[in-house]
Formats: sequence, structure tokens, C-alpha cells
Amino acid sequence: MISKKMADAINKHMNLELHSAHLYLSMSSCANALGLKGAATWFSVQYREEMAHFFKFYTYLIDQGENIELLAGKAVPNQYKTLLEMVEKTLVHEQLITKCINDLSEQAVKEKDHATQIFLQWFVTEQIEEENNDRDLIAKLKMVGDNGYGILMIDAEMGQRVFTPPPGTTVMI
Ligand code: OFO
Repeated sequence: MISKKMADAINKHMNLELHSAHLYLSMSSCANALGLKGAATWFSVQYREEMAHFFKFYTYLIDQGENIELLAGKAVPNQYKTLLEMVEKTLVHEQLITKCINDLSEQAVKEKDHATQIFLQWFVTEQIEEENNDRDLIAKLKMVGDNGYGILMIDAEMGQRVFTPPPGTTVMI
């Protein structure tokens, strides 16, 4: 049993996760256009992670007997000058997602909705990792500045990232 208010808030956030997926898929294509194949891989893995997050929310609402509502997606930017700009924008976006997850958690506490509180715990922890990954990359990119060799080293490292489906996700991704 979930309140209408809680279900609506989760539905809205589920759509934001889908927006995140589009944002990172677009960044993947922009990284590719800059000749940074490793970064393109990193962002495509990020895209798949966001789709997994989307499906976690989707499945939760379905399991709670709710009908999901897909809201029309907003267009995402497709022009970035540098990899640093992309990763900085990624961090800002993830900070917004963290705030949204915290707001959902607060609402679940207020409503004494224990099931939703437990469900959201995974996302609370996940957001620490998401922001941390971005901060690490920003620090490295600032360290190398305009040095092409340094950027290529970071690009090669980013290309090592592989997608690991988060626990409880289906094979829909
Ligand atoms: Fe789903 O964590 Fe990023 O947006």
C-alpha cells in the first residue's frame, strides 16, 4: 500500500531517471565526436545504469499496484566543448538527483511508509558513488588541463568501465 502522493512523487522521479539516461547517451555521442572513445564507453555505461535505475522505480510502482505514467521527455544538450565540461555537468546533474532522492526519502519517513524507505536506501548509497566517481574524474581532468597525452590516458582509463546490472534489475535494459 502506497499513498497517491508518494506514488506520484516516485513516478515523477522515475521520469527524471529516464531523462538522466538520455542526457548521458547524448554525452556518449559527443565524446565520440571529440575522438574520445573511452569516454564514449564510460557515458554509454552510465546510460545503461540510468536505465536500470529507471526500471527499478518502474518495477517498484508496478509491484505496488500502480499504473506508471511516462511523461514526455525533454530534449537534452548535444554540444559540449570538452570532456571536463561534460563531467562537470554530470556532477551537477547527479547532485540534483541526490537532492530528489533525499526529498523522496523524507516524504516516505513523514508518511511512515517503511517499504518505500527501504526501497530508497539503495539509491541513497548509490548517489554517494555516483558523485564520487564524477569528482575523481574532474580532479584528474583538471590535473592534466589541456595536455592531450594526459586526456588520452584518462580516456583510456574511462574505456575500461563495464556495465554491471544493479541488484534487483531485470534484463529489460
Ligand atoms: Fe540514477 O543516478 Fe544518476 O541520474
